[in-house]
Amino acid sequence: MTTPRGALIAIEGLDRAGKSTQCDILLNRLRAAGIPAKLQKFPDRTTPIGHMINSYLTTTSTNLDDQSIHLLFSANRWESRDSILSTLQAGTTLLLDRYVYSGIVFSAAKPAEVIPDPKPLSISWCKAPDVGLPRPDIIIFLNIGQEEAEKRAGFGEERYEKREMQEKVRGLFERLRGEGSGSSTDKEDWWVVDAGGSIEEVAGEVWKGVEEGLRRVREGSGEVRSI
Ligand code: Z5A
Ligand code: MG
Repeated sequence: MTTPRGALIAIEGLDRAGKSTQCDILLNRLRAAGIPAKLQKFPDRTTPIGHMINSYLTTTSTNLDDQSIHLLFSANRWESRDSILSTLQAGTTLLLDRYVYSGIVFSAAKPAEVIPDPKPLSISWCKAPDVGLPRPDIIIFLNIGQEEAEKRAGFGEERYEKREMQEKVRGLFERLRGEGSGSSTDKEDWWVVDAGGSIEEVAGEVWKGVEEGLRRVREGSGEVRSI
């Protein structure tokens, strides 16, 4: 008998929504339930490409044009593609702390700074480099108001953590999920959770999304779809 594949579960959301906190809780909960599980964070700052991204995010002296940094974020996911697929095929469920959806909305939200024609990057341009990557069975989206996010520790330390940028990110995530003027991803992929409650309350709601993701894999064809 072959091992059933693991589920691919992306945790997405606005800054300080509690993605990393919830990923840690989930990892423990899955393992305690006897479900083999691993966690992969994007950007993965440990690789050579990840070092460049980290330097861009944390210092103002590293300047890259918007297209180049976008492609680096995508390349940082492509370098994990094989390990994502082999993890799933080995029967291990994989949690992704941010994934292509952050990649799309953060780049599309940016005011163009360097290119001579100051147009924001389009969503379709931003989506293109990630086409072909493994598609999550479910995307759990942690939704939080801007004021609540700003109260949480660490907000404002990195390049994109500015109110104006965050508001644009919020609108673009809504558009991506199909709540605004037309979706550019499948609506059923998204599981939206109110992330404004206590850590325990949010964890309870996130777990329901995980159960849905696991159900989809159990009842699916076994294939990992592509983006
Ligand atoms: N980015 C991009 O541009 N392109 C891409 O392709 C990708 C990312 C993948 C860094 O990401 C930046 O990269 C990010 C998007 C961009 N830019 N911004 N802005 P990152 O994932 O490395 O960012 P981070 O430093 O991990 O922050 P975060 O993800 O925004 O935070 P979080 O993981 O959602 O929150 P947390 O660390 O779990 O919690 C934050 C604090 O709140 C902490 O003190 C917790 O204890 C507290 N917390 C958590 N939950 C709660 C609740 N429920 N109540 C009260 N307090 C809570
Ligand atoms: Mg985080």
